[in-house]
Amino acid sequence: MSTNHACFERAQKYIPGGVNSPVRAFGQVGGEPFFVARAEGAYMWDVEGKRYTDFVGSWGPMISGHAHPDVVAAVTDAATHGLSYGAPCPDEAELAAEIIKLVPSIELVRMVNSGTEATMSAVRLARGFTGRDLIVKFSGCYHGHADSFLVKAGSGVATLGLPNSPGVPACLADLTLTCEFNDLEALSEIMRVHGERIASIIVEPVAGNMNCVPPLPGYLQGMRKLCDDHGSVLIFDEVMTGFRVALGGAQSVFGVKPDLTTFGKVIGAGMPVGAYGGRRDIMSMIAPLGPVYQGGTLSGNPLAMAAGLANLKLIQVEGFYDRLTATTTTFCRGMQAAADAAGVPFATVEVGPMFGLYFAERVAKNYTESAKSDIDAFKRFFHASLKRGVFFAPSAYEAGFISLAHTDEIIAESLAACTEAMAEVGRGQ
Ligand code: KE4
Repeated sequence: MSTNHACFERAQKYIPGGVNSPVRAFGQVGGEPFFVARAEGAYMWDVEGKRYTDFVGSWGPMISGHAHPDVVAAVTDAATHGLSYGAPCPDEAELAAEIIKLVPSIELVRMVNSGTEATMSAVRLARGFTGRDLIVKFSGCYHGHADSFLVKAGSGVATLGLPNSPGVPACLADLTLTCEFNDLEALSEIMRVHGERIASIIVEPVAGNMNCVPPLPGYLQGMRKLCDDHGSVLIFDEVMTGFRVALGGAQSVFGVKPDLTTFGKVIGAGMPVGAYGGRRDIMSMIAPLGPVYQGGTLSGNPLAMAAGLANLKLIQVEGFYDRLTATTTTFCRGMQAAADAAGVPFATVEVGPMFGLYFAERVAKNYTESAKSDIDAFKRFFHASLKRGVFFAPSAYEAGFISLAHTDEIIAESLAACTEAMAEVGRGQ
């Protein structure tokens, strides 16, 4: 049997930092990552056989739990018919049809292979449709690693404390204007000055990459009006919130209709899938229908389509979101009680089955506030929970996720472990 340390040593010989995505390396929390041998339901097991209750869920996709039998069966069956065709297959249209059925703002949708590809393509499309170059994003929001987004980004970029990423040409970074999330006045001023040059505002309707930060009342509605007033394309980046915070995504929760929406995570059930879609007049600009180019060897991959279709079927079961939302509330209330008992400044926020844990007096409304939380307390809590078999995202700038597999018993078991972990934090250990 190998050990986590041996796996990490070996991985570092061949892979930068030993990981294929920076946030996995435990950079903000210290220590070494465990290496997963297998996952099932709400649990993951490392190579040493230690079991973890998983509140990361592969950063959102595993809303039905790891290795759900329906998803595994769909992928296994698809694999027997070949792994990739480089030619269209019927399931691509079936998954597109399901997304369009569930999200009324979508008239046409294109499959890609990651959230980054989805957002990168949506912004190119918005620029092609408007003939404009500037975009607006928000400090702490993360839209993947395309050059235009690595400006005051969240998630792994914030975790590593990088204001921006080297390698992004200044001439390109200059085309991305940034603004604090939830500050409609500041956004209005940007649009007043630059609006006629702004191709798009791209936003996480519930920010999940600077911890979990919901929009203030009226914020998204105000953003919609600003885009209408200035002819800019409103892109909701629902890679994380899509089919996560509600069946119709964040746009259905807040009643705001974007022009384009990006997806990922849940629509692939853990397989590499992203998608972007929206208004027919805009999407019709995409090749081969229109002149804006975007392509991908593995886009619409049959195994990924099968996984996505199986997952979207599972989430449409009556009461699915009610159940997960109630579980999330139980968990967050239990965490707050544990912190209060331990005398630890703490706050939680939840949007459906997505939540944020703050080692701070209150939930943040933007990145500046989120960055003021007690990162050291979070770090100690993270490790105190991990050693008790509970795995949270290894960064204070991430959200947490509940799945269908998080039963009442598993939540109770996790809260007992986290209560002990919080007591350790309260004792200054
Ligand atoms: P990917 O390219 O990682 O599939 O998706 C990029 C992306 C786009 N938009 C939003 C709102 C996202 O949350 C993401 C990716 N999320 C992070 C988790 N915070 C992925 C984790 C990682 O980078 O390893």
